[in-house]
Amino acid sequence: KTKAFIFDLDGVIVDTAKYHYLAWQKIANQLGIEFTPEHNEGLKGVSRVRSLDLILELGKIEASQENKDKWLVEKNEDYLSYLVDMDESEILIGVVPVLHYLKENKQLIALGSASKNARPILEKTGIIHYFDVIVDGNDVSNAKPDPEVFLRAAALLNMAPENAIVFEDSVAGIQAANIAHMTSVGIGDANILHEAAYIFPDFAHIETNFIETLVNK
Ligand code: G16
Ligand code: MG
Repeated sequence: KTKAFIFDLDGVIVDTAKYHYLAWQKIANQLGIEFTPEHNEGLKGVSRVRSLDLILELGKIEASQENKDKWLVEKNEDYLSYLVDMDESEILIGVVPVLHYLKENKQLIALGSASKNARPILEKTGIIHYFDVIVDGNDVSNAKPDPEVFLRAAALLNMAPENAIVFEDSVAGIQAANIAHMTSVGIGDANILHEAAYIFPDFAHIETNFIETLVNK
């Protein structure tokens, strides 16, 4: 059997959240807003534009569109500066063996990310060749928990949503997968991701017989 396996990027394949944090913190500090790692948790899987709005809300700051656009560019330039030295060592534990196993077993692989920087990240980490389809923040207009990004990926692979499996680290992403009638697999904390059909702390805990079960479901 063939299934579509859709991977989120940040928090699933690589931990780019730490770089998003540094870049947002710089903007927040300029504006006199205290921005903590806890605040950053709430920005996981959230689009760039929405992230800035949430930070401004946090600081109770009303800004012109012109200023917002300026900060969005600044944030992204700073974020990109952290990605310059990125290589395969940044791929999270257990991801490559799972990608390899899926490829060997003729399964379809997609990326479903909110990031507009997804392609360069997959290139720099040397895993872009695994992906049959890449749907990212440049391709969709509705953010997770809207299922658009995952539905688009499945459609491009000619697979029914019921035959798609989504790996996600964010609550909004799990909800998006569930709304799309896909099988949701949470990567991270079971207390946070309890809406997922299955939860693992990381890919090193996913065994090939679990993948086989998903393929044959
Ligand atoms: C990622 C991150 C978010 C980030 C978003 C947009 O989503 O989790 O924190 O704001 O992408 O990224 P960019 O500024 O690069 O367009 P995902 O869906 O990969 O977890
Ligand atoms: Mg994520």
